[in-house]
Amino acid sequence: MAKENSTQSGIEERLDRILTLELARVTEAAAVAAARLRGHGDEKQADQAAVDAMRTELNNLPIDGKVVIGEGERDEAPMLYIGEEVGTKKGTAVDIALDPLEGTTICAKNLPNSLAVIAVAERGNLLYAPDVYMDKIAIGPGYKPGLIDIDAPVLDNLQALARAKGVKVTELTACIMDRPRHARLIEEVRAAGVAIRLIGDGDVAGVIHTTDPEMTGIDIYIGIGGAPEGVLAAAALRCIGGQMQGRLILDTPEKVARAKKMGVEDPNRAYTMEEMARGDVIFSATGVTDGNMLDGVRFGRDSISTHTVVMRSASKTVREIKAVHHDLGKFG
Ligand code: VTB
Repeated sequence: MAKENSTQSGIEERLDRILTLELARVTEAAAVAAARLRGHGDEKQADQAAVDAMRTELNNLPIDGKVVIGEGERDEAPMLYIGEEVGTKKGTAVDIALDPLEGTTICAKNLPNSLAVIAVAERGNLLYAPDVYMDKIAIGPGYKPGLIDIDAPVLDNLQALARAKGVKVTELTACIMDRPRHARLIEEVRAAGVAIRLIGDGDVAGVIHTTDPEMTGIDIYIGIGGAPEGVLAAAALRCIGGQMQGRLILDTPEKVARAKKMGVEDPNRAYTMEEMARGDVIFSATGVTDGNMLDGVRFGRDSISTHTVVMRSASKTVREIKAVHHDLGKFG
């Protein structure tokens, strides 16, 4: 047992030492590439630029990496597809979840909170989530475990949160994606007197925003978004603290079968954030457009500035890196 523990911490140590700053470089490169196309109205081009830049950087890393959440299946996504192997293959075996440009539409319109995002964990520790929807609920750190419950009525969750925060329910703000599928949810939340921050896209940022309500003004994230984004958000919350639950929406036999192939035995199972991102996790996000927590990329006369947050679950270290890059050649 003792031996197992020391081996484990040895691996974790290497993960941290090697990867924390390296991952910042990976998301910085993707963010700069996407930011060059920010506000140009072309989501696909910006996404592709971010994918290419992220892939180049990842392949320089001393890891034996496997993309478990990426740009889609091999035949439909030319790069960073699910199952793609990245890195020099000589280091620690890791699972990688990535979204080189989270919020492609908001980047194309140059609206807030598009990010370049990556999460890395030891092999086998990230939920293999098919590209389906996921119902999600999340709050930030500092609350007793089990305060929110994805199966409870939304009003109960809001009231429990208000009580725990020590505010009136009408003083809470919920972040919800602006989608027709949320019409009833939005109605219920508004009926409770809770303010809603409606976002167009980018629910990884939406979930992360719950971790710092004073800065972002957001107390709780509720609603249905992408499952891959759910796992990325869970990885982030494992590092900062907070609570999250997610349930895959497997509403056709075909989706149930696809998920089963990926190891999902119970299609109705609700996952905690610890079940979506287990063990030691490192997460990095760089702002592409300006956001509530991260500034977007700035292009200067002879420099480029980036703003990144890199975090690790084992130590709960949260590093913010504001970088001024003068070696512009590295960004291609
Ligand atoms: C979200 C959001 C993404 O997809 O997961 C969303 O975080 C869900 O899909 O930024 P719909 O757009 O179909 O609702 C994005 O908006 C785009 O990847």
